[in-house]
Amino acid sequence: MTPVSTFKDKRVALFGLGGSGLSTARALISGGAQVAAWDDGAASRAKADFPLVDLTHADWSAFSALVLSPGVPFTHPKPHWTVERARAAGVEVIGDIELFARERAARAPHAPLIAITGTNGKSTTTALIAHILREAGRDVALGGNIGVPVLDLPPPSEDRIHVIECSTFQIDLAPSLKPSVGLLINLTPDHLDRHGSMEKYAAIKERLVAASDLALVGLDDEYCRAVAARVQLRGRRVVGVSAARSAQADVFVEVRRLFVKGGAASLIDLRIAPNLRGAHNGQNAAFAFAAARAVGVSLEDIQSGLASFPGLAHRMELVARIGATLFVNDSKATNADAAEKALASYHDIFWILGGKAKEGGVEPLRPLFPRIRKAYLIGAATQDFAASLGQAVPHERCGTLDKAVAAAARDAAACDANEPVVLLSPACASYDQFANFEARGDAFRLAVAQLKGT
Ligand code: UMA
Repeated sequence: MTPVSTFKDKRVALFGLGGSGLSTARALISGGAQVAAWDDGAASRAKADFPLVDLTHADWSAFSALVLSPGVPFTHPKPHWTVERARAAGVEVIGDIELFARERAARAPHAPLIAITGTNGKSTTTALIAHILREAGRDVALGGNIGVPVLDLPPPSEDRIHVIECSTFQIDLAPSLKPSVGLLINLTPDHLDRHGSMEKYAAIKERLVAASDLALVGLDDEYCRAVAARVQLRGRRVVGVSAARSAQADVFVEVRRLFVKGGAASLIDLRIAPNLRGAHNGQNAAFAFAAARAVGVSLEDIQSGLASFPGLAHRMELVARIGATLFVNDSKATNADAAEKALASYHDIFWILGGKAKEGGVEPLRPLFPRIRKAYLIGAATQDFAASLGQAVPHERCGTLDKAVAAAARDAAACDANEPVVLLSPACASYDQFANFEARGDAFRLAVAQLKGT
């Protein structure tokens, strides 16, 4: 834990008692603050192991700050009632990343801090950077939006590197965050209900790199290119990273090979990294390379970290090879956009899909249908998806995941492809048959393990 000392002996309102709120309350209390914590939900309030204060009846003028959980509306669709009360009383509204940033400034201002944001790939890039640094022998603290609340991590210090994934919600609540290395991977519309417009969403993400000592910015979309130009104009050091536009980039990937500007030969052949397939992972690998170089990791250590990266659970996770067939768990793909990444990364696919469908179904994936040898349908979306696949893709209605795995494995083993892939990439939410996408991915792993056993 990182005890928060910057609010010692002060009264702090804290709202939201999910994972990050509970962690923040404990860190504030441990640093000597008097915390008045609350949540709209009785179930969340029941999880607190410290006394609560009903903030609906509080005297807001007594608080030094309101610490808000990232999932609680700050500006859109409208500010949460706690934000309105805090503003009316002139109380600043901040989040756990801001508390961490102030603690770093107070305790160890030069402690290395790598902060990662972007619309897609930020968790993979964050985990990959942490993996490379750990494999290179560094003391690494990994957390933030990726799942471990930042104040649950050990405190910042000059011999420890914090690698923190930041969502837009978190950056919006962290005005003094100044990473030593900031990454903005890419920008496409997301969470616009919470930010009002694409421009506002992009502007919040820009803040992270604009305040970094070294900014690593993607050049593969228009929004990021504009951010890179602006940040450079303001005199910051910017490294442009690309998986598509090699001409302008300082670090880029072309046909699975990583280059740096001016280098005649490629530095790294990314085919050494079995868990970083696909163009989107080329972008993630290029960012991880640039971040690791920025904190002094050798080329050899980066290469070996890329090669040994196990991938993130449930995201294009290679769970087994049986004979020539690869079994890939991409249960996290709960919509067509996410499933597209996996489908674009393989050929000769035996595709398991279905569940609770999202708007648009699998229609947007039609251009990738030629890569699919056969599809295996599960769950509530079966009828709709069968209609979309139509004559274009042979398909079988399997009902359940274990039946689909057995059928797909059988057909893959019998086919003539060099490396057939049984891919669970459902393009659907899991709730019709599983508690969540993790449970669905675990069920896939288990079914594959049982196949292995036979
Ligand atoms: N709550 C209210 N009133 C509201 C809204 C929420 O009382 O109007 C309460 C809920 O009852 C609940 C709590 O707030 O008790 C939930 O807080 P939260 O949604 O901020 O969730 P945490 O559990 O604290 O998790 C947060 C991040 N969640 C969000 O940003 C939505 C986690 O990111 C993060 O891993 C965690 O902190 C640790 O840093 C998750 C996420 O979905 C993975 N992130 C989004 C994404 O990646 O797209 C941004």
